[in-house]
Amino acid sequence: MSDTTATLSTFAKDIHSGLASNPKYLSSKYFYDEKGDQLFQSIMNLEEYYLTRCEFEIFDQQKAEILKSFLANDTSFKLVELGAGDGTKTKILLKHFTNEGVDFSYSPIDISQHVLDILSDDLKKSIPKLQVNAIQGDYFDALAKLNENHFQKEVVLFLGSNIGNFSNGSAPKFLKRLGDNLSSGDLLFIGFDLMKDPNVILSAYNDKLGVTKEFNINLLRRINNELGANFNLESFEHFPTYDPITGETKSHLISNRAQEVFIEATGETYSFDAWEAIHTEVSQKYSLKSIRQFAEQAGFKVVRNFTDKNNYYVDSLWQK
Ligand code: AVI
Repeated sequence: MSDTTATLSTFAKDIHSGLASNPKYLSSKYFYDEKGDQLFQSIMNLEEYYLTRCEFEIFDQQKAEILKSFLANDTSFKLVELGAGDGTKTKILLKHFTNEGVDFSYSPIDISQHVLDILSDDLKKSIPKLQVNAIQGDYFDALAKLNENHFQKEVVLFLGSNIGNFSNGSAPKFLKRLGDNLSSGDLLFIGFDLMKDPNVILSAYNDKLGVTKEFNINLLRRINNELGANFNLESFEHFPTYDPITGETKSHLISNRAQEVFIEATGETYSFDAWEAIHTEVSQKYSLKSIRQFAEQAGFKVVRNFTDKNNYYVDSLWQK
C-alpha cells in the first residue's frame, strides 16, 4: 500500500488488509451503511429468515416467564440493550414490564445516534411511561457511563444472534469482557441461533428473492462509493456454506471471472482469479451444550433457556 497509509481511514485499511490476504476476506461489520441497514430490515421480513420470527415468538409467548426470571428475588432492574436497532422485538418485553408496573429503566446502546433518536421517539409515543436513557457509542464505553442508581441489578440484552457474527476467537473474549463489566448477580439475556436441518439454515442465507445476495454485494458498492473502487458488481456471485460439524455458516462473494479491481483510497490494484472467493461473514450456529460451555468460560452460569416451538433459536439467560 502507498505511503499515505497513516492518513487512511480504518475502513480503507481494513478493506486493504482483507483484499491483500490469501484467502481474501471483508468484515461483515461494514455491511451496515444506510442501504445495508435497509437491506437487513428486508432480510428480517423474509420467509426464509426464521431468526427474527423465532425471537419474536419467544418474547410474545413467554414474556411473563421472562419477567419472572429477570426479577427472581428482586423488585427492580436496569435493562440495557447492546445494539438496540429499531427495538421492534424488545418492545414486546418493554410493554409487558410497564403494564405489570415493574420498577425498571431502559438504556439502549448503539453506535448510531440516528438509530437511537428514532427508537427514543418511537418509545416516547408507544410507551410514554417508560424511562429511556439512550447512550450512543461503543458498548463498553457506554456500559461504563451507565449511572449508578437505585436499581437492584443490571439485565443486559444482546439479541438477534448478533454474537454469531463474531469470529470464533473473538466471541469468548467479548463475553468475558462483558462479564468483567457486570457485578455478581447481574444478568445477560443473549440470543443464539441453534443447529438445525442444514437446508433450513442455508435457505435463510440464500433467499429466493436475492436480498441476502444484495446485502453482500452492497459491501462492494459501498467500497466503490466511499473508497473510489471500481468493483463490477455483476462479476461476483453470492455463496453461503454451512458446516454441520462446527455450526459455522459462512457467506462468500465469488469472482466469476479473472479480474482486477483498483481502489483509489488505497492506491492499490487487487487481482482476482476466476472463481476466487472473498469470505464476508460468519453466522455461527450453536448447540445448547456449546452455549453452556461458552457461558462458563466467560464466568456466567446459565439460569434458563427460552426456545421457540421448533427449537430453532434460544434466548439464554445467564447470571454473573
Ligand atoms: C445480524 N446478524 C445476526 C445476521 C445473521 O443472521 O448473521 C446478519 C445476516 N447476514 C445475512 N443475513 C442476515
